[in-house]
Amino acid sequence: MSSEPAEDHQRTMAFAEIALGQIKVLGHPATPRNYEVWYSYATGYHPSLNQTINEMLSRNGTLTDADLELVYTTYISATRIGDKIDGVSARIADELKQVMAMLDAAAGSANTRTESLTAVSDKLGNAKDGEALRTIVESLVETASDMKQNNHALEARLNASKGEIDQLQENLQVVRTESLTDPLTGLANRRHFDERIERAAAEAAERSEPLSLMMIDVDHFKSFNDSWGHLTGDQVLRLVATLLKQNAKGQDIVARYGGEEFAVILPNTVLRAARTLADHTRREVMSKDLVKRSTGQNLGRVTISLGVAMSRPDDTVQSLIARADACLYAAKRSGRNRVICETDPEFAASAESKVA
Ligand code: GH3
Ligand code: MG
Ligand code: MG
Repeated sequence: MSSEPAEDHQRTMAFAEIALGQIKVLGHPATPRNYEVWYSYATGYHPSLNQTINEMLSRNGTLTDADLELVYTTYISATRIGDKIDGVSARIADELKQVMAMLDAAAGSANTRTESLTAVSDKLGNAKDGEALRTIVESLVETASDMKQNNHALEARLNASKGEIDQLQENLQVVRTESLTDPLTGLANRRHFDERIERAAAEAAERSEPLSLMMIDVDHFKSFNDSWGHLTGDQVLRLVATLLKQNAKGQDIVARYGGEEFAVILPNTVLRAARTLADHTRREVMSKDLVKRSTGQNLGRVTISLGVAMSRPDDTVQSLIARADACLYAAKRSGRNRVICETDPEFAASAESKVA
């Protein structure tokens, strides 16, 4: 018995060593996320995680940051949120079971009381003298106070239960919000984006309103990370997120689409207005002097490229995204730090060169 914790400890240390070894060999940043991915890999607890990683390794010899992010969100954070939801749901079910049992018990004792009241009223009919009547009334008073006490207890228990269930529902809401939010930037995550664009497209069709989509990618971000470090890169992603958010209006949805890519859904917005917004955001990003907080060192500037498309009657959500993405690709090809719309000649040219 006493050797078990020691064995556990040894195993944990062995997994940790493998995880850190992988991080070192592949030259990944030693972030908690990467450690968790490689630790899970070492344990082999998620066979599909291992399979995915092995496929990525055999294809490219390493995992890119986007690969790591994908593995993490698919196999680790998603499972964790699922576990949390299961936990809260189980507690709600448990609470409800207890309330039902209590109501059953209360109904049972009410039946017993009805029976005893019927017996009392029978006795009442036969009561011959004051003494007999007094006994009957006393027993009635007793029953009534009994009922009152029981009701009080029941009420208190139901109130406590209501409080508990309210709290659990709040927890559930927090978990739900968490499951839709990108932890780094606080923006809608990819899952939330997928949900919202479907809804926005359906609403636009229903109301015959325009719908535009903007896709954004940070330029030369890999070399920024390489020069200044991943954590400083993260700060830049936060900055871009903040600027996108500041420029968005009430019903617009700003999302982190993937690694250093963002998307903005623009309901009731025509292409020209979407382009103006995109260009304004682009200028804002390039105008910021980046300064490393810890050292005060000037890191220069970053730029973003943007692609903008507007929904057509025959579009699916996928074809709209593909067009905005192709515009973004055209913006990259024509020099970066620019906005390309689907009506621009650069977009047509890039579409042609892709087909060719
Ligand atoms: P391009 O101008 O063509 O977009 O070049 P790029 O270097 O930005 O594009 P590439 O796709 O080659 O590299 C994307 C980089 O974004 C690599 C990856 O490490 C980085 N990245 C992705 N997600 C994150 C993140 O969450 N944090 C940080 N710091 N970097 C990230
Ligand atoms: Mg990219
Ligand atoms: Mg990029």
